Amino acid sequence: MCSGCAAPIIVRQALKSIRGPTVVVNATGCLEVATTIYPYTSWRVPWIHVAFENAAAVASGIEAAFKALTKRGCLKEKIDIIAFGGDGGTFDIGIQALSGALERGHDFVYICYDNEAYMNTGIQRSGSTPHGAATTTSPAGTVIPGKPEWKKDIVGIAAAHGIEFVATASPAYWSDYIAKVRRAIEVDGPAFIHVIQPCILGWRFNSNEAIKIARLAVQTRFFPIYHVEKGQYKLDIKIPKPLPVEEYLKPQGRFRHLFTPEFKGEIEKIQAWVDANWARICQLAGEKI
Ligand SMILES: Cc1ncc(C[n+]2csc(CCOP(=O)(O)OP(=O)(O)O)c2C)c(N)n1
Repeated sequence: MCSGCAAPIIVRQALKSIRGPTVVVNATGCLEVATTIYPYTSWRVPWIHVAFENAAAVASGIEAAFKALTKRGCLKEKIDIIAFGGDGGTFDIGIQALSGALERGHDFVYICYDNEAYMNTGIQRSGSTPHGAATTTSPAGTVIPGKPEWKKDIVGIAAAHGIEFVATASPAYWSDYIAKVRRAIEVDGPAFIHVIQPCILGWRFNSNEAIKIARLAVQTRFFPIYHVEKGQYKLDIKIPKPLPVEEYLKPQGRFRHLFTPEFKGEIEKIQAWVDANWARICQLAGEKI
């Protein structure tokens, strides 16, 4: 991986909570490419690489096969399945497979590590890229101020399937995250976890700052930490005194242009989005803002 990348931290933290034999399914992306260079592997669990679009479909197939083997008495143990996908593999190209798997109720955990663009192929914008971020396909200039659209509500989409457990997490709040992965594994049916993953290359910050940025995302309320259990939203990390969103944007090169006079209004728009999103989640969770 790039030095200082948060993705391996996110995986190591997740795998601290496994309870028994576990199969990992990994969509194409930085995590897959960088951890499995032939003839080596960084994985000490059974691991399968699948295409950009079908991690959830493959996880469904594995679960169905284990079920069939158990029924025939060929398998005694419960084997857990965790799928990892990037935001491109989850918000965009993999969403159909993910929706199908959630709707059919397959028993697996899907973890989206969200670096907010297609980083493995050269920083193209995704449905998860936040408004105002410069990427190779949403370059900031005279035409647009970075990406014009806003980030997709993947948690709302996952929760709308009526599954038992959906959550957000940040590697900076590791105990919250590890507990959530364990909860997701224990759920009898599908569970979805959305983890923010600061990216040295695409977000353009110093290689020792990934966890700091992952913490700032939470402390500015840019990335709220909450979960939805049986349809009930709950705010897990309350931020009574949020930092202004500039504190999160400033260390990142992808937002550098927003600090020029030309784009000043964009930061206000982003702050308004953050405030409205926080208010929406607080309302869903029955919290005071
Ligand atoms: C059908 C298809 N289209 C395009 C690609 C090329 N491709 C491979 S990985 C990738 C981007 C992955 O982005 P993301 O899921 O966000 O993961 P990251 O690389 O950021 O970890 C793309 C476009 C592909 N493998 N398959």
